[in-house]
Amino acid sequence: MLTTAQIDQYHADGFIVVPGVLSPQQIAGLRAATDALVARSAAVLEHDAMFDLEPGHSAATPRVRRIKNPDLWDAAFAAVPRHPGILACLQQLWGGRGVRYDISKLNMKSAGFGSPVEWHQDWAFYPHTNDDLAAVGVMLDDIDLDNGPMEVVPGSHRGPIFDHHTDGHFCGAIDPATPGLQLERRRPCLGPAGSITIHHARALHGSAPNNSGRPRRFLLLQMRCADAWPLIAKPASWEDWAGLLVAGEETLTPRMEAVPVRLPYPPARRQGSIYESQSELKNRFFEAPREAVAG
Ligand SMILES: O=C(O)CCC(=O)C(=O)O
Repeated sequence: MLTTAQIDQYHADGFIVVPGVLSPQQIAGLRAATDALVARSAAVLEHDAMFDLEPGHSAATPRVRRIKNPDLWDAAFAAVPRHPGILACLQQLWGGRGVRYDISKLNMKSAGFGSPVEWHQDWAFYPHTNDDLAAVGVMLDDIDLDNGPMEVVPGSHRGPIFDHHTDGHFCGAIDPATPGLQLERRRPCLGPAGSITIHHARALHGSAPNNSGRPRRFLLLQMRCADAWPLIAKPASWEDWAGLLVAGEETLTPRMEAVPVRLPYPPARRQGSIYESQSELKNRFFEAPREAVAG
């Protein structure tokens, strides 16, 4: 459960870090599941439905940047979107309304070569009828300033939706020279394994490379208020949509609010993951990881 101060901080800053939500046993289970999934990547040479691969990946030295939808591949990950501690926090932030899961991804950011993620707002990828949407990040490792923490610009969730296009196509990243970003105000999300972050879908965030000798595995769950209806990806069926409700009541009445929207069209030239789409961005904020630069 969140304190009143944490709820106020989320609404003011657009993000919070909550320590101790997942137990050491749950984290150990997720780490073991991660190791088993990464081992399967040795048989894979191209990005596929399960893996987004780091440059330099090979069967002998598997390098995975992201495991896509880990809940589809392992029961330990499938349990996380229904974690009572996570759902209680979201319901508090959303005035007791229901919660619907969307998808998840495990960003690996391995020791020495974990890729950065350029500045973006999740909302630019998936606008809805209201903006009670958040990504919940579960820290599978201790995260400090050296192993590539996610960084957020406080208060940016109340500002504009910035242009995420390059050469006329969506690329899932913002040119860091764009006026008004105020990146100098950014704050890192740090904490011990088992902590969660919650960041508003409109919050401007990015993530530095991992130049440390330690991994930084960060599970991101895309969550939305039960009454937020997607403006872009229509659900495949009512059963699929209703099956994603993980807390509270179903509704046939989307809540419509005057939220700023900038559509992610024409679509990104490179599809598959945010890393692929963002590779089209010319002016980058984050440096490549040191090991990648060294070659
Ligand atoms: O891995 C991170 O630190 C953040 C990644 C992120 O923002 C994303 O994948 O959308």
